[in-house]
Amino acid sequence: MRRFAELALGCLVVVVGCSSSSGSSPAGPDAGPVPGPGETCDPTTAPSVLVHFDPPQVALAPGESRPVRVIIDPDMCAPVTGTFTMKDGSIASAPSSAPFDLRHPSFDFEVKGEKAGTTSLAVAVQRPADPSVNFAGDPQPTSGTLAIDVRASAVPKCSSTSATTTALSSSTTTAKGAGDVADASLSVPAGAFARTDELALPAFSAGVACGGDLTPTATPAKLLPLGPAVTFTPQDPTWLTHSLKRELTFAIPVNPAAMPEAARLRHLQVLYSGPMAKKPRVVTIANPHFSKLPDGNWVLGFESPWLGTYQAAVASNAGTVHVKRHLTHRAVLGISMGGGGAGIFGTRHHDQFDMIAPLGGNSELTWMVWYFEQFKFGGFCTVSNPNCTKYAPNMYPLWETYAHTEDFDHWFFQPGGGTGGSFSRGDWTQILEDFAIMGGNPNGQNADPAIPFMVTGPKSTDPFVAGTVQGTNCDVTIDPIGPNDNDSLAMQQQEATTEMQQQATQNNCRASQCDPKSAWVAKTGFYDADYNPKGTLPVISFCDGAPQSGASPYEDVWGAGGNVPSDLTLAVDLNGNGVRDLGEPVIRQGHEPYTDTGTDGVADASEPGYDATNNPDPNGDDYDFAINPTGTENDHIWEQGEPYLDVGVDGVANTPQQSQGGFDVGEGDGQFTMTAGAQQVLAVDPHQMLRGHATPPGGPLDTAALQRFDVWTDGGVRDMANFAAVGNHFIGSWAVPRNADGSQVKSTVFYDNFENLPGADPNPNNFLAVQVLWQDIASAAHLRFGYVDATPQMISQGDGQHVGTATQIVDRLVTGFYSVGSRWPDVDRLLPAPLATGAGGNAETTTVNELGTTCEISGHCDTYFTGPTTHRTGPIAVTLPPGYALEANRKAGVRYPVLYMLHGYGQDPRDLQATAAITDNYMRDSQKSSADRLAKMIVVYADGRCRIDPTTNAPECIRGTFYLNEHRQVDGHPIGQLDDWFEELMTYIDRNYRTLGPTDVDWVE
Ligand SMILES: [Ca+2]
Ligand SMILES: [Ca+2]
Ligand SMILES: [Ca+2]
Ligand SMILES: [Ca+2]
Repeated sequence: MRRFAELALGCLVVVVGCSSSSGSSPAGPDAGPVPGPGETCDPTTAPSVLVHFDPPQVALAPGESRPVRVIIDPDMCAPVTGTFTMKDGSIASAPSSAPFDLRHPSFDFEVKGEKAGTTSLAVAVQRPADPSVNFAGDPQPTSGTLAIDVRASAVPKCSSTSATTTALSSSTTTAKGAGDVADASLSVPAGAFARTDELALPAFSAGVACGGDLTPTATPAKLLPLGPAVTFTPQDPTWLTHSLKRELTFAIPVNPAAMPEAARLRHLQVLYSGPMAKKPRVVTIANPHFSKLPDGNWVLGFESPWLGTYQAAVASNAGTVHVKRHLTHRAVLGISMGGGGAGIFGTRHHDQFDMIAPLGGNSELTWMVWYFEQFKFGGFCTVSNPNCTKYAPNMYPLWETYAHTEDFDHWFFQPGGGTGGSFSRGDWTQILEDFAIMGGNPNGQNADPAIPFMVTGPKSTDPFVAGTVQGTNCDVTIDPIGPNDNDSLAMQQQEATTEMQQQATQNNCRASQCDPKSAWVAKTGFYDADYNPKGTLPVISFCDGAPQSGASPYEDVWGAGGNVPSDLTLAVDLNGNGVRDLGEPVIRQGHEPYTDTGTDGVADASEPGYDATNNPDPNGDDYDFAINPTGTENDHIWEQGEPYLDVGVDGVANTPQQSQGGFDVGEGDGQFTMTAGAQQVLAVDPHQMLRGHATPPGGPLDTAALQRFDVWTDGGVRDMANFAAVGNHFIGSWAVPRNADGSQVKSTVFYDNFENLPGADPNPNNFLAVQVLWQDIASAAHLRFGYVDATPQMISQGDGQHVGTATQIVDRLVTGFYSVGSRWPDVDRLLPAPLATGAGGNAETTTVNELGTTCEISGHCDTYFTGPTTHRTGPIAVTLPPGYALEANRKAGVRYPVLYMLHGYGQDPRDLQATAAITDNYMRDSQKSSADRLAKMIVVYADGRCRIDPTTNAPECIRGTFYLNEHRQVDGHPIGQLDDWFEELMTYIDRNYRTLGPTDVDWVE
């Protein structure tokens, strides 16, 4: 349990909130606050002062006021008065000066509009000399500028009927409006016309015209319009019935001066209507930003893959809803498999976290399981439709953004390893098996309790599973774990020996399992509705992972001779030669056949009033992550009311059940049947939790729970695991919980690349996470990194891939850290005294901690942690924030929040510790003030590698645990209980480190 009694210490670390009685005592009436124990300030470390405004520009009406914050960097060691100068005081007014000192790096004030016009407010700051440190003072004042646009709050309307039509092609990429919507536009990236794959667009004509005001009939009701509705019409009306595969760029007229006084960009709501949204509603769009055009008017710019009618709006109470937010001072961030861990573990235990930050991971499983069934394991014509249309792997008709298609024989594989990250077929086969071991097999149900992760059919004693190595059970072989260089030399020698043994075991096992003589064969009687409805064809096991042989980006082409057992699926041996050949279908048996009609039980074409073009979804239940996330038709999952065939997961009626010696389960039981593994996967799926279909251990994700729980996620547009698309559906699920008036409990937004974040420099090479205006970002946000139309050179450098380019991975991490820090307004951001031996009793010292004193002094701990109940042992690493070990901070009981970091597949906690250089650097940045410095946090790197279970001596899994509780038992013992172990670890960290307990803070929604 956390130590709630120590809440009383909260004020010691509440830098801003307690500043009026700050812990440091003033040295004199003019000197201002001085650094407290463990803190330092030296004007010579930052040669120049920087001033910036948040927001950087304001538009407001005469007589109205808007709150603005001015922030200076670095810390002011001596008090300084900032001098405001309004260029034209008849247009707007503001205070004449701002006081800054060590405890006040920012100043909140109001700009008041006086009369229509544009002006600007400059602030000048000049630091005085400080002879004690040989600082001569700033030779010149530094200034910053706030752009101010005072204009009547009247909202632009549209009454002109003059519509335009523009032929768009590689030479004309923008369609402009006319008349009242002359500022509206639709742009297509030129690259869309220059390519031929699924991300290409043909030349087309687009119309721009006035739309009717959406606000009177929209959900939620009573939104204030910020401008007119504008209709964007494609030449081909069927384009309005589905999402495009890439986004287009829209601009619609707005008047930002019509925003309520305290409203920020995060309160913007974009309304949409079209044939697929007959009832106008708020939708999730990308890259929202207000821009002032050369003609002096404003537009809202954004990206969306949907053509139709758009309008900008805002709630009248935006920015005025104050709540007490309960902060736990914990967050979890992960990458890849760790991103999935952050999404799943964080959502399951949402009561223990303020924010989760899955960076490119399997944080949404509903869509992923469907995608794998349809594409990763698909691409074959069924027996009932032998002449089906065959698609090239990059040409499937999957109408959504950032999902690249593939099929079983052509897996996506972009070149550009290293920073790009890429997995071979063998890696993928092993990863899928690990996920099935830890999370459940969504593709089949094995009757043998020893191997529930395997496809239906083989038994644990069969050579394909057990292998034929004397004295070795090959069903799960651990990937060799190398020596831990933090261990003693003797231990490392032992570990190296173990590694060699593990490698030999895995090699021998795989060789024996993949020997054709070991293949599991059902000569007849293995039914499958798609590929073997009469059960007359042989169904066989096979191995995958032969070296890839295709052409980029579908290089991962199937080849014979792989050495990784494919445990999630079997093949239909059409030519009866006993081995799988290219083109032979693989079995998918995760659930009974169903029609994804939605809970109304009728598919679109049977809904009353259906018209393929003008009324394609009469009942309004068609799912889309951006425009209808609550829809249940085509939402990739069976729901109550949807028609299904009670014929068992093989899809064929009257076939023998497993209880009768057959292979089917669930036939005739009067209910929709999914495999046990599929049910286990959905039980931990954040999407299902957010829909209210799965209840997490942290309690229901109701309004109260969600108000204190945020998410930042990302994914590459070229990620081989489709993590940009996974993030789309994940954030879509955050849009599902609704208030009584139909408004979203959580605001949602997408971004494309870092330069589109509010406040960011438009040049991506100049991106600095510290400049991001978190006040302008919705509470559930997804950043898709990488450029859709990247050049081959950019792709070879990793652009948009699993990890990203060298720049992208750093930007991803730093943005993740700052997003977490933005939820912790009340934690220590003071500049710590230097780590070297400090003066005045401020030296680093040891603290009582069983991890050892060296660890505390270096701020970096590597150790093993054994869970008291799970008995699982795994390595962990802890990075303490700068200043943690300073005697002054220890004596004062200064406490810190905790960020848990989860590594990716095949890694271990040490592999992420290079990020400590980033966090440490930003937490001790003397060029910043405490307003812009990264919140000091303890970073704990948790273990997600598969280990040997101490009770049974069995491997938990092969290489990655996905941070889940395994369902398999070995000799009656549960093993691989990673979710439980993670909880034990959090308790352990709270007991052994000065972690900051919960507080309640004022929060504006
Ligand atoms: Ca329906
Ligand atoms: Ca429908
Ligand atoms: Ca459904
Ligand atoms: Ca059934």
